[in-house]
Amino acid sequence: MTENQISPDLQTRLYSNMVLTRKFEEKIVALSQKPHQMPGMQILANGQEGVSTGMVSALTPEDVIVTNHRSHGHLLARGLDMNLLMAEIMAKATGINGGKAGTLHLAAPEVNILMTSTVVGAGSPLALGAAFAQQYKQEKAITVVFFGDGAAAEGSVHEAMNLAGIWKLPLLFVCENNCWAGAQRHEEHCATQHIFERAKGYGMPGQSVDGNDVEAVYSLAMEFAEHCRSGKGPALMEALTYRMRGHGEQDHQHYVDPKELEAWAARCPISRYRTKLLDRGVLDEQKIQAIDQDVNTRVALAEAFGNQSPYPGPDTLLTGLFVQPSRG
Ligand SMILES: Cc1ncc(C[n+]2csc(CCOP(=O)(O)OP(=O)(O)O)c2C)c(N)n1
Ligand SMILES: [Mg+2]
Repeated sequence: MTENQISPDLQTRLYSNMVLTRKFEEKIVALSQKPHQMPGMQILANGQEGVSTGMVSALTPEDVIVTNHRSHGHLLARGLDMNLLMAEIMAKATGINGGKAGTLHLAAPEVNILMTSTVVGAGSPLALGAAFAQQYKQEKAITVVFFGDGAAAEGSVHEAMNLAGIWKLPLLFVCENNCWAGAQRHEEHCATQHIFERAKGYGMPGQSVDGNDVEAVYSLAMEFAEHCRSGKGPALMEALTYRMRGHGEQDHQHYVDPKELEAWAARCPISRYRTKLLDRGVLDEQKIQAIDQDVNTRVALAEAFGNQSPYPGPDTLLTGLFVQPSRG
């Protein structure tokens, strides 16, 4: 797919969504540096916005997403209400899960995001189940599972790929290879340079893509989503990108070569795309400013909404723990 097939309107939306994700997470950074604003660990995907935006924008609202601990970009690209997301991360009662899941365990079935799992590699077998159900019920929808390069080594991911290949399930595996798994470099935890090559062993197509090029991600996402949707079975996309911050906000990346960070900063998916859209005449300085302002307002409103919301009361301690089995 070329730029000509991605309408100017969609190009603008891809850009705006990446800005939205970046600014939302920058707000979380700022809040987590203040006392008592952000409980628990904050895990951000600064630098990876091209993957979340490009991939999720290629899906239909019926498609199911299973994501992991680095999930804000996936949730926002899917259109999850930013106020509800911010309140959840702040552990407030108005959050999408009543403030009881926080950033790492939330679920948004309202927008077909079954769950985020911080158990590395746990998403793939669950996504397999969702894709099995879609095939069984002869639905048109597909399932997409996001996981990291570290997770790619988990047995659960290999088993899910194998079963998806055997049963030809409509399951798109998306590996966000951000060069790190915690403090381990890719080559310290992975025997091969490219994870997409594993696809061959499970009878599915696999390809890598520049994850910092949102249009390249979108184009491959469209192609692979169509493959899965048309009954040909699963596919594996490996999006090559970089984790620009520490594993979590408590991690100051002492083990990262600053030159490497600088080199990847120069490949920032947002500034690269902004330059491209300015060159194409899709955006101008005025439009860029308007997008910035709109996003700043939405993020400020979400912060205020979270701040004004109460914490969940003791009466909610035992609610939402189990699914009530349907009777009759
Ligand atoms: C089963 C399991 N093992 C270990 C951990 C601890 N852990 C949390 S995130 C992480 C690194 C995951 O790396 P990757 O899959 O590349 O995702 P990234 O954090 O880079 O997005 C580890 C080891 C965990 N949460 N679950
Ligand atoms: Mg990683």
